[in-house]
Amino acid sequence: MAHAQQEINAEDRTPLAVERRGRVLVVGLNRQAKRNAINDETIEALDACFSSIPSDVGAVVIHGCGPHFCAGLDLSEVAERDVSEGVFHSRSWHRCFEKIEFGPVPVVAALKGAVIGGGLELAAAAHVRVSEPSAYYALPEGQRGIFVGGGGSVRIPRLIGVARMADMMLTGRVYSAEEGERLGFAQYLVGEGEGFAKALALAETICGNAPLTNFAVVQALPRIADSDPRVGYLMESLMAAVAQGDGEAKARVRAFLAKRAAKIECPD
Ligand code: 1HE
Repeated sequence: MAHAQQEINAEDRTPLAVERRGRVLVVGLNRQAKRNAINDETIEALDACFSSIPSDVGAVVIHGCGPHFCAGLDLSEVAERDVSEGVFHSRSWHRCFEKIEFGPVPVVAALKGAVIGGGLELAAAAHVRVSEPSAYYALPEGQRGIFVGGGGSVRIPRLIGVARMADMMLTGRVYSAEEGERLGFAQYLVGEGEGFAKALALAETICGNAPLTNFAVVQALPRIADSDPRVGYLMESLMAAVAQGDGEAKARVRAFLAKRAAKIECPD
């Protein structure tokens, strides 16, 4: 199914291939000929897409059409920009990726092939990342004479730490899918060709959560983790009380106590 979709998308020229799968919005980077490198048109399309998530969407899956997730910034546009244009360009990525990280619903990224530079920055803005064995992670900004500009210096150290990110940028080190899962680039590593289906299944699971819990995870958790612990503990109490006070939470807890809800299963 996913492959059929990807072949159809290869035919059109829009930078994003967007479709609905029930309550999940599927957003595909759709510049296969350029390995899904992100140009200005792609950022504008992503920004518009994440600015207008329909209210009945419960989660988003972002993926790359074809064999690669994303080769990063479209380098053909770099040469055209002067310094001030470069600053505004980077800020346009920040605005766009903020809408992904702090949007109305959780975002699951399906990673395969190249997850490079700005592609890794985009993946880092998602909440859950699923990778296939073909995925590899690189930050070749050092080789290209540039710097991350899509929020990578804030988000990527949260996943792997400053020292590993510095090493990637200074030495051109490339991490494999297995290493990436171990280090924290991706929370899941699945078989080849299984990433999209797994991401979709996780997104469907997320859609089944109470909306206020999803809201709290997207909006409150990262802010609490970033704040002074004294502020964080208070924010946590407030968020917990808000979520718990909602009718949805009460109904779910009652269902468990009445033995009508699923138990937590021990993994195999
Ligand atoms: C591109 C880009 C791109 C491919 N910008 N055009 N990103 C990089 O430094 C990664 C550069 N790309 C690569 O290293 C390779 O292209 C790949 C490993 C991703 C894929 O290799 P391959 O052999 O499958 O494809 P290819 O033949 O290298 O590329 C196919 C076409 O895509 C080719 O164009 P064509 O017109 O000759 O067919 C490539 O030029 C084009 N292409 N990647 C422009 N990135 C907000 S700041 C973020 C800073 C960064 O992201 S730095 C990292 C940039």
